[in-house]
Amino acid sequence: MENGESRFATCVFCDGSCPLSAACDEGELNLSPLNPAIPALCSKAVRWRDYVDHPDRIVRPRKNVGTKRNPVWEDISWDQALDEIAEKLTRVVEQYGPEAVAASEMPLNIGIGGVTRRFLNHLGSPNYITPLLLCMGNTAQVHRAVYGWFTGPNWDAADLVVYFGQDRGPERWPVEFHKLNAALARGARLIEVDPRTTETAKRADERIALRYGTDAALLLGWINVIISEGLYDREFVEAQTTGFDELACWVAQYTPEKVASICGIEPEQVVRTARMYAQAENAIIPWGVVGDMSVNSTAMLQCQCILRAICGFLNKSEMVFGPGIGALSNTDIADFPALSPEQRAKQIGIDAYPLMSFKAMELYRPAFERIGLSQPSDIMCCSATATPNLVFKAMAGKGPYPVKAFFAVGNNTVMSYADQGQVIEGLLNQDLVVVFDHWMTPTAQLADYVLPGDTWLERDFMGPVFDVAPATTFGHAFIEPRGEVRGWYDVLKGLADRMGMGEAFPWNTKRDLYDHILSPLGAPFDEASVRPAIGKEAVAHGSFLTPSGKVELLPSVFESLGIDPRPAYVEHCEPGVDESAYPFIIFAGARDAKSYNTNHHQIAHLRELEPEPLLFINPVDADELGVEEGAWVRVSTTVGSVELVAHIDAVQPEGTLRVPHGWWKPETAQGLENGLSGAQLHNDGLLFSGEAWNLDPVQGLPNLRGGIRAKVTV
Ligand SMILES: Nc1nc2c(c(=O)[nH]1)N[C@H]1C(S)=C(S)[C@@H](COP(=O)(O)OP(=O)(O)OC[C@H]3O[C@@H](n4cnc5c(=O)[nH]c(N)nc54)[C@H](O)[C@@H]3O)O[C@H]1N2
Ligand SMILES: Nc1nc2c(c(=O)[nH]1)N[C@H]1C(S)=C(S)[C@@H](COP(=O)(O)OP(=O)(O)OC[C@H]3O[C@@H](n4cnc5c(=O)[nH]c(N)nc54)[C@H](O)[C@@H]3O)O[C@H]1N2
Ligand code: SF4
Ligand SMILES: [Mo]
Repeated sequence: MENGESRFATCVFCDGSCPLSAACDEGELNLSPLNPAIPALCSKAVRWRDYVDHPDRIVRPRKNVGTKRNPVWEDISWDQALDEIAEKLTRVVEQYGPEAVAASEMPLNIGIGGVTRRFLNHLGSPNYITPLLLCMGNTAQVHRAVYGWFTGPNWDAADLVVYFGQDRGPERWPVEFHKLNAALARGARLIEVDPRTTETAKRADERIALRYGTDAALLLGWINVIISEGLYDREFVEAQTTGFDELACWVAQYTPEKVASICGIEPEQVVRTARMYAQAENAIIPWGVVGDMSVNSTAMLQCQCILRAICGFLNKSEMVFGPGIGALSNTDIADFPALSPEQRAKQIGIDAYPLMSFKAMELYRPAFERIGLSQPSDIMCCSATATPNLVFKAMAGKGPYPVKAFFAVGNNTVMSYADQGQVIEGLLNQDLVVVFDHWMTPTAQLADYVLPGDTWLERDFMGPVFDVAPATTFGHAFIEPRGEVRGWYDVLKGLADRMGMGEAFPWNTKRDLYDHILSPLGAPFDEASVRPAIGKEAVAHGSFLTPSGKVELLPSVFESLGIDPRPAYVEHCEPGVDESAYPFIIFAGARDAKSYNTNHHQIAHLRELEPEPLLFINPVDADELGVEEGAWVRVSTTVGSVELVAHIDAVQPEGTLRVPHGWWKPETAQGLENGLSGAQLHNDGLLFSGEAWNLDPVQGLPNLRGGIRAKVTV
């Protein structure tokens, strides 16, 4: 960049996606937040130089010329890498069919959405998964079934914020942290539902310290109180919803007393907080990951959706957007019609867990056709996906058919799902594993080819990378790409050309693709991207994008798929576990400030501040076990065990443990024989089962929160 020049970009060192400005001042490049409400950059963004110029960063394509268990890496050219991958992929397709190719992708990390699905759709594979499913997948499908689209809170209007386990801070989603601060400063109240007294919980007007995994019961109790006391918005319910009378009968069983005993709280608190919610002018329940990571996820999220609607908050404080008009969407780019009905029907999980699959997607078609769109949106890139744990089983040769080629795209697959052992078994059984990343992650260590990806600092950007809200955002590269790193579009284009799929990728560069996406606006990328964002008008649909056009409190889509539409609380039940041998309850989460999921552990300045994976344990439990602060301990479930450093903390309720997500030690020896650089010692995925008993029964996504039994050995 020239002296005095400034550009804007979107940081994706975490999924906060903060807009930043990069300015060149007297030869020095400085980053600062573009949002005036954010006082400073977080520590990960401050350390951007340590990241992009890290000596361990992969900046050339690599091939494993050793074995899967003991890899030997050789740098190769891009041409050799793409030639060989295309050839091996073609062989897998010829031998097993295109459905034998699967991909796990995090579009946020790689800065482009829709193109991997396009590649799979044209190749003929329905087997796309994303770790985003564990984050927002349950939410996406439940919101869609009830409202036809995802909701977003209107923070400016909120007079009551209800958080389920969210603990925001200056290093953990600062943008929302500052919105919360502003709302509380304005006098908005806060209900925090969390077993732990987090920093956010300390600021709450009501703190509901329920038992892990019982949120759905609490919410059913709220709905019952609100309906039986007549605190709901009758006008909205009558005009705009379906299923209310049946819902009212159904929830009557969830009395405050019953719910309170399930949750381990007082019945008065259930009643008091239900009234507080219903009587607010503009309450919001912002998205939080706890809702997506329990066996009761679907029920919990459905209850939240019901509450927003019956209390009259929709499109006041809880905005239901819809597909935007103007620029093309990620769904348009994905080109779902290219995948034949026969191939869609082969999607792994389509019968067991149809809500996330192509089967459910089809049920929204009439609603989208009503507003003039030819295909339902792939909202949040979590619609029409395969079921992750079943894909890993198929990769391991456990049916329903072989999956033999796997792409990990901006995703550390080994560490980002439940049942790490199953993921590894699946990867070992592949004819081809391609990883597109920055580092020799535990997943990359099991690859045949590791392809070096660019970072957000080195690429132009146009968002959003999945269809969620009607807006288009822009960013510009502000440093030179290091070594031979490339963007993901170029990789796919290179493969498509070599595999006779060039016609499906007619844009020579990502820039050409961006111009195509912007063509309905008549402004190419160069012109449109002079500002950081342009608002995209939502399609004026005048009704909800559900089959009935109304808010479906008991969704017809559920019924069509054979799913009971009445939300119910189910006690988490771990088969055959001896509770006296496994006396603790664990959850994974409470994110570390200095890393992001599995990333950033290699940045020395950050690592010094959070050097080891921490187990949070209550002082009473630590005392009883004779565990001292800072001691290494082993935590085991019936599935597996990890080694962690004890951190004695009264915030962690007695009888419960917190295990961290995403810990590996990039500085330690690589390869499966060496424990995948610590991933086989520390990651939460070793502890959580991917079997049916630990999955949300509707969507087949794993519990990583309440209910798992564990023991601690010193
Ligand atoms: N066991 C378990 N699994 C989980 C969770 C959990 O708590 N426990 N949490 C879930 C949640 S909430 C989420 S959001 C997901 C997160 O899933 P991901 O976002 O996939 O997170 P990571 O597994 O850290 O994978 C990030 C990988 O992408 C690489 N990467 C980052 N930026 C870029 C880039 O610009 N280009 C390329 N090519 N690569 C890049 C990083 O080096 C890293 O290896 O995981 C989910 N999975
Ligand atoms: N620095 C940093 N920031 C991040 C991330 C990171 O890795 N590092 N990750 C980002 C991502 S991908 C996500 S999804 C978000 C996640 O951020 P959050 O949504 O805040 O989720 P967690 O931090 O996993 O969990 C927070 C709380 O959930 C509580 N909890 C656990 N089980 C239950 C339960 O059953 N019910 C209720 N009510 N509460 C429960 C725990 O006690 C804990 O205090 O953070 C984002 N921000
Ligand atoms: S919180 Fe930090 S790491 Fe995350 S997007 Fe914002 S600046 Fe980047
Ligand atoms: Mo997440």
